[in-house]
Amino acid sequence: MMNPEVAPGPFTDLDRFVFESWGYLVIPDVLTPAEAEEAYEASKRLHASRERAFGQIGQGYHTEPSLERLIDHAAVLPKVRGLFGDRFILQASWNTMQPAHAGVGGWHQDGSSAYNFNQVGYPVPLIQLRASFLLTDQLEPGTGNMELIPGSHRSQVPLPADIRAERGDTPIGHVICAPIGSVLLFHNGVWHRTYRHDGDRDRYTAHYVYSPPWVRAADRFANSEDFLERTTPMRRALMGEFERPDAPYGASYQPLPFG
Ligand SMILES: O=C(O)CCC(=O)C(=O)O
Repeated sequence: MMNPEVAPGPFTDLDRFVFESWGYLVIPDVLTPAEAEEAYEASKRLHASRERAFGQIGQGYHTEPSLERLIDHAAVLPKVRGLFGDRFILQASWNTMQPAHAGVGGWHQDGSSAYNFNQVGYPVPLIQLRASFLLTDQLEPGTGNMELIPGSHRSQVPLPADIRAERGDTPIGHVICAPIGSVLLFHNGVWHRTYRHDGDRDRYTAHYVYSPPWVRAADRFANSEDFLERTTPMRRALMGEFERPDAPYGASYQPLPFG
């Protein structure tokens, strides 16, 4: 199947059209294979002390510089800015491990168990924009890919319960095939799942979720003072630590320091 592939960097009118139509973009060549490999090794360290099973760990940016750098990557941030404007935060960072020879995950939309996004309105609003850095080659199906249903963020009906319960296939599932270092950027409303992984090497993916600044962070209850102190002004702002003078009518958030 074709990929909704766009160039790294500026968010063009065509990028917007592709994103609005399918609900996601694929950006190739964001990381060099060496950079992705460095982030892969960092991911391994993050997951080293837990059982070797599918799982996600937050806040990897605290201890791993190669993961911190991805927070505001120049190939990706302009796309996020194009969609959210000048005010947004890093709502969460999840580093996902899928063990070698694992099966498919469950179908879902990203959201919340409390007043889920699809209760807010139709079409499901863009509240969590996820940039997924592929730290392994996923050139063919069965390599720990992500599978997405194009345009499903606009569907008025949910994916049928029986398909979800049995983790079944659909005729319109798109298994994303892309090389190491690519980024998948997708809307919370797109139905998606982890696809099967037939390979021998565990798969790690570094996910960065961006939201409007009024959304509460999910991978932390509070920011680490040490991290805020030593990181860059842009990353500090993305942690939600930018100036927010008390002012009513939602006018209070300062733009991010784009320079
Ligand atoms: O397999 C993955 O890395 C991503 C899992 C997923 O779909 C999610 O975290 O929403």
